[in-house]
Amino acid sequence: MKPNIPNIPWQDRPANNNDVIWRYEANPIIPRDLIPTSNSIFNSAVVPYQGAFAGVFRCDNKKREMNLHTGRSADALNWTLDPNPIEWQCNDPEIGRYQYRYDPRVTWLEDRYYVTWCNGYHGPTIGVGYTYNFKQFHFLENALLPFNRNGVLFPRKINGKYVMLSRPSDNGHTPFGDIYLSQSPNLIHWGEHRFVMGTKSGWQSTKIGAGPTPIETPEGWLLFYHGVLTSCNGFVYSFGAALLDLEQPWKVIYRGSAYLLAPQTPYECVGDVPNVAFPCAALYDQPTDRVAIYYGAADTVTALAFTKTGDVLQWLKENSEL
Ligand code: BMA
Repeated sequence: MKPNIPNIPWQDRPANNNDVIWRYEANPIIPRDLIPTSNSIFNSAVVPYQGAFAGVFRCDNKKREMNLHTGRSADALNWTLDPNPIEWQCNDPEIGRYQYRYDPRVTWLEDRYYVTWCNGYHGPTIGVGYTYNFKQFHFLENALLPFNRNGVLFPRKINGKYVMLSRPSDNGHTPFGDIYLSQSPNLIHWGEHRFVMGTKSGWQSTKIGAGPTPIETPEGWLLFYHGVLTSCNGFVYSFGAALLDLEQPWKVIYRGSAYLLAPQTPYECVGDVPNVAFPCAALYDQPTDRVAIYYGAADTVTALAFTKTGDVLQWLKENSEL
């Protein structure tokens, strides 16, 4: 992702608010019915594009099929989505067939926008594709074997290799899950797998998964990630932060002990899946240090929250438990 976004959406932290991450006051920014066929629009990824913004959105339709749609916005707040799902161009019909697609991430890497998502291929795995223009999309390959979710690319090669975080899982509503890292010379063949971090107590005790594309800071890669707690009423999805080593990103430098945002507003607590805050994208403007985090709320709508990397780093230093 390009680090200079002078038109990044932004709202200052409210005067009476001491949270490290604070919500946009007009949340949710994308309603569930923005396109005629949608049951819900959530867990979606946006990037700066040609002075404005573009993105890939998870739209579950009224048949409750899960698919990806592209969208455009002048201000990253008001979005126009293509009512038709993305048609992926794929050289190999064996893997190109549609089963389901969800939870996209979009990463500017070298010369194009790469998209990773949870791709149905005999169970969930990590699809990798790319676009230059948010009009034509090419499906490259499934990066990893099923079952896996939450595939997130780093925005540049590290030590000459492409790097991806992922979360091996099972075929259902997985009751476990740690974050791993895989490396590749070509974005097709992945190996040299490394353990990054596992579950801990409380808000991140059941499973964790990488969220937006990691943000490069002088001190390390800033990773927002979701953590899941199993309550007597089901899963609760919150998100927090960690800092990963710049050269060996499987090494965790800091890991916040508390969540930074948990489902507490009506649109996060009430919806198709209650109590979910699930981040998939973060815009970052380096000159102002502003970060705008896009997250799905209650598997129903898309919401926005703000922070600054300096504030998160300071908080991580004071609240880290490895
Ligand atoms: C996960 C994924 C996410 C979803 C979450 C809560 O397993 O399916 O897309 O937001 O569950 O339902």
